[in-house]
Amino acid sequence: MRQRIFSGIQPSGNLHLGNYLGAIANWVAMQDEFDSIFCVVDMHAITVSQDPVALRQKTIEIAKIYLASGIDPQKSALFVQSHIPEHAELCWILNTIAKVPELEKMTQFKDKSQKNGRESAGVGLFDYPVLMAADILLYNTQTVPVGHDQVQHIELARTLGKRFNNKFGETFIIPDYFMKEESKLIMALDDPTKKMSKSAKSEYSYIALSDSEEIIRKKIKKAVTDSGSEIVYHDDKPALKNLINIYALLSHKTTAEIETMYVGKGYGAFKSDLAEVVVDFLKPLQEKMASISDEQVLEILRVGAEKVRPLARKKLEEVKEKIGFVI
Ligand code: ATP
Ligand code: LTN
Repeated sequence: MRQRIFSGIQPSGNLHLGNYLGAIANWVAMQDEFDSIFCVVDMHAITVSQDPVALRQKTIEIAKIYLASGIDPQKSALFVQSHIPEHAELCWILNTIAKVPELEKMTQFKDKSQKNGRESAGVGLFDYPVLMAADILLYNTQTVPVGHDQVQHIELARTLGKRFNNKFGETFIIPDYFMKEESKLIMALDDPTKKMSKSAKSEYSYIALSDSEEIIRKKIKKAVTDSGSEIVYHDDKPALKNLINIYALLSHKTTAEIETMYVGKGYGAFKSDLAEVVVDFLKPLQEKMASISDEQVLEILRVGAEKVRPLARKKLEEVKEKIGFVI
C-alpha cells in the first residue's frame, strides 16, 4: 500500500515562488510515489475577511496553478475543502479535545490576530489549526508536505490525533510533515529575515506566479543584497543566499555550480540571469494556466471530491461511533 500525502493552500492573495517551491513543487515530485490528495482550503481562507467574487475566482485559480504545475488529476485527487462537509464536522469534534492555551500559542494566530487588533480576531481564525488537523486526520494521512511555517500546525494535528486515540481507542494515523531543506523557507526579496509571504505589505517582497516579465525583472533588480560583490552561498549573506537558492531550485543547478558560474562577475550579471531563470520558469506555467478553462477545472474538482468523499465518510462514521453518537 502506498503512503498517503495530503496538503492544501488557501485561495487568498497571490501565490508566489515561496508557495510553489515550498509546497507545490514537492507535491508534483511526490505524486508518483504517494497516494496524493491536494485541496483548495476555502474554509480556511474565510477565517479572514474575503470578497465573495474574488474568493470564487481564487479557488478556481489555485486549482489551475496546481494543474499547470503538473499535478495530474489521474494520479492525485484534487478538490475543494467546502465540498466535503466532513472536514467541518470532524473539526467540531476535535474542538472538544483541543485546549484553549494550545491554540493561543500558535504563531500564525498571534501574527494574524495582531494585524487588526486582537479584539476583532474571529473565532474561526483562532480555530484554524483544528480545522487543519481535521483535514489531515480525516484521510489517514501519513505525510504532509508543507513549508516550514506550517510545522507548528502539524504538531497540533499530531497532538490531537494522539489525544483522541488515547481517549477513544486507535482511530487516527499520526501524521509526519515533509519538507525539502533548500525550499523549506523562501525569504522575502526586500527583507531576508522574513518569509516570502502573500500578505506582505510591499509587493516587492515576493514574486507572484502571475507576475509579468517586466515586473519580475524590476523586482529582482530591486531585491536587497548583502555587502561585498562576490556571489557566495553563505549564512553571512542571507539575502544573496536566498536569491541563489531560488536560482538553484528553478534551474535545477546546485548552489556550488552557481557560485562557480559567477566567479569574477558581480551582482548585476547574477541578478539579470536570475530574472531570466524566473521568467523562463513562469512563462510556460502562465501559458498553461491560461489554456485551462474554468469549466475543465470545476469538473476536475467535482471528480476529485467524489474520489475522497467515501474516505471522509468512513473515517467520520468511525469517529462518531467511538465517541458515542447514535448512527
Ligand atoms: P500568508 O503569508 O498570507 O500567511 P502564505 O504566503 O504563507 O500566506 P499559505 O497559503 O499560508 O501562504 O501557504 C501555502 C503553502 O506554501 C504552505 O505549505 C506554506 O508552508 C508554503 N509557503 C508559504 N510561504 C512560503 C515560503 N516563503 N517558503 C516556503 N514555503 C512557503
Ligand atoms: N494552513 C495551511 C493550509 C492548509 C493545509 C491543510 C496544509 C490547510 N489545511 C492541511 C496541509 C494540510 C497553509 O499552508 N497556510
